[in-house]
Amino acid sequence: MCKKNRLTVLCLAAFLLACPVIFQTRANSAQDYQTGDKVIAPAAVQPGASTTTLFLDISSRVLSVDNERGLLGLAFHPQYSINGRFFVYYTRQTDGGLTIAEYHVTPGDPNVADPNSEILFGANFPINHSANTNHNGGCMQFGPDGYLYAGTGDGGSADDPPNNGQNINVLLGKILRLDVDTPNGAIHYSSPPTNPFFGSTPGADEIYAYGMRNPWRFSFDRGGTWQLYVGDVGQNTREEIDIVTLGGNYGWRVMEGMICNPFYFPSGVCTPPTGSILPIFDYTHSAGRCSITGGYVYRGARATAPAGVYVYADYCTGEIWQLQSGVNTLMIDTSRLITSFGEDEAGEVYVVGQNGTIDRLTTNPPPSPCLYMISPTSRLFPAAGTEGSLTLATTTDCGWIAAANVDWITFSANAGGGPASFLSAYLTI
Ligand SMILES: [Ca+2]
Ligand SMILES: [Ca+2]
Repeated sequence: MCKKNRLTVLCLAAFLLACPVIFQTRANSAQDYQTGDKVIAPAAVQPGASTTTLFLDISSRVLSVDNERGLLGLAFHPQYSINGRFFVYYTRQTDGGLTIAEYHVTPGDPNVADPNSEILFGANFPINHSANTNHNGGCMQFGPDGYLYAGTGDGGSADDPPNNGQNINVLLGKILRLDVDTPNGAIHYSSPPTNPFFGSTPGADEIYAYGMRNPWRFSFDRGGTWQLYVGDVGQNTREEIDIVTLGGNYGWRVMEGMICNPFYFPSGVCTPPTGSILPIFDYTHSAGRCSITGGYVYRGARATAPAGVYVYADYCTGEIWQLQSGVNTLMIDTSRLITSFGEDEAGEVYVVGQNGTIDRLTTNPPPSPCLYMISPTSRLFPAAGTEGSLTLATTTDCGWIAAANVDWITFSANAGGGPASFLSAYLTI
């Protein structure tokens, strides 16, 4: 049995966010939140932070008049710190078409994007979604393979009337996988040749997996296996968690979670699509539960949750759950309308609330601020310079990660050789 953890949610955002649904981390940089059809970058992710920078405002391009439409996804290129490229997923102004576009940060100003830098993907994008306003998907994440993954909804209404989920010739009800580093002529992406329906194989080249209903939020487990965990929102009976693999069919609209879709199969008997894959877990709409918000596998170093548990929530009840080896345990019951989760560079998990909150999951009481100690703190260097190494120690439950020394160390040196001293940058997360 999983040990039940005492947890609290620590409110981080004192600034007002309008209906946030995204939390993403830029490598070596601050976290970013989507709010309305804008992206903001807090000056620092600290409890009570009150200053923000408007990173990007694409309100004029986005159709967000309906409950499920808007700026829905954001992903930073794995080499963002070098190339400044990032990607957004939104329903476009004219007809709600599912749009993926690239933007660039402003050269020289890491906290402001260039709003005129939009590059549309072309080819099969935007995806036609004019018939209904719901089930737009919207999550985007870069995978361990460097490809951009995007989740699309089934096109809306209820019970997927056109059967888009099972139709491998449309991009609705899918997990897509795109190569954004290899344009295809005027088309701003290409499909990896390893996608299951690539080239002459029947089916759309962009598809990675299918049979989804509305894979609202998904994430990769950074714990070594990089498994893709998808929270696929159900219809009227079951919310499900899938581990999605190349070419997998996750059953919708025939299956809803573990069962035959009651709308089409009121008897409870059906023939699942050949080779279709059941979720690793599903739950019913009992006790007011209504819609899964997929989260992250916890891989932080602060023991906020047991290592390797999948953390997710139900939107209606505010319950945050942990799932491990098929055992589902309530972590904390909140009053939040949880729209999304986020993960920082150290693996800590954040909770995004529709009413404008960003919380960090933490133990109760929260641990003391982390201390980071460098040893040695100074060293003599010859005039020609040389290499050296340092040891960084932390208090027990504090993780750290650094991809560039400028993030965590201050190095004072004397031209011409002599003593140099090292100071660790302030780090309190
Ligand atoms: Ca094909
Ligand atoms: Ca399914």
